[in-house]
Amino acid sequence: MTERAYYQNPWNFLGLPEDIANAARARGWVLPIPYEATTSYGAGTREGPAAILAASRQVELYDTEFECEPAMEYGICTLPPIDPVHRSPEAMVQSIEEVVANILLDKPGPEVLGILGGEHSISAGVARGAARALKARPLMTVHVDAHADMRAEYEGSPYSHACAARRIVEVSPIFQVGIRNISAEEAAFLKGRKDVRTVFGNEANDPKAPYLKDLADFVKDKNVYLTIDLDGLDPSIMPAVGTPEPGGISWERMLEIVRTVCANAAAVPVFDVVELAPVPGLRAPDFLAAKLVYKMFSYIFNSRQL
Ligand SMILES: [Mn+2]
Repeated sequence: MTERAYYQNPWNFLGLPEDIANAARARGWVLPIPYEATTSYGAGTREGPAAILAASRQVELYDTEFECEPAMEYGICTLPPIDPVHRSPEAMVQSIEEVVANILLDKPGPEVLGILGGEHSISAGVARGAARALKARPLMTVHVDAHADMRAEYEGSPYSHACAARRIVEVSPIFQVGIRNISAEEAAFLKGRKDVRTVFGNEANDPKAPYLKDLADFVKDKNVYLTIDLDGLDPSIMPAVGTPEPGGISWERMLEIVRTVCANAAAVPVFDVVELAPVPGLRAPDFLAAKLVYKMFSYIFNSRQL
């Protein structure tokens, strides 16, 4: 067992009181990873975790969907951020793999680890760490994004943010939703693959959303890693991302996707929310990200009530 340092009130996620937010008591843990190195367009994701934590303190604990203050029941502990490794993107991915595997194997550890990014390249390390920690139990990945992130390598590195899903598919089948920007190389890679299902932007926004049934089947009774790149959302509600794309999914559709996963999976031991690049003076995107993270914890812990 590791004695873990953690953030205390009021600096933790949601500004929870000490008796709810300590590592021994909390069933959910938050891990900030303020890493940014391979961003190719708009910068700023290193500020993402701090902006989510700051905004989270304005999120009302009471949730109208559950008619209670869910976080006061399950508890959330906020770990200090892990130090970025700038030697190379590969070294950072390795470091994240170690940290994530160690946390998931820790006893007592969290039932759910929620990671705040940081750029999407961190997810390769999260997937590897989760796959290693859960090795006897297969892992399935659900991925919301505007971009397929299926490049073999990008700008000289196989560990770029543009390759995140390609690295994940090496350890886990993947179901992607909201994709609306891919390269010819990625389109060729995706053709005929049995371990990847890609729901493109127009289909993702279909009001009837028949793919949600397929998503439910994909995660049924499995351990799931949920990775959310915030640019999967429509940029009119989520402009604070490095690579915005028109035509993304709505807030309500995002919640539907998360609910579908949580109501059907055996467990969701790890998730991440990545690519928030805060825009000074624009608070709505930071608040959306914080509320989404809270909703994700609540859906996971209350899945039987969905
Ligand atoms: Mn993206």
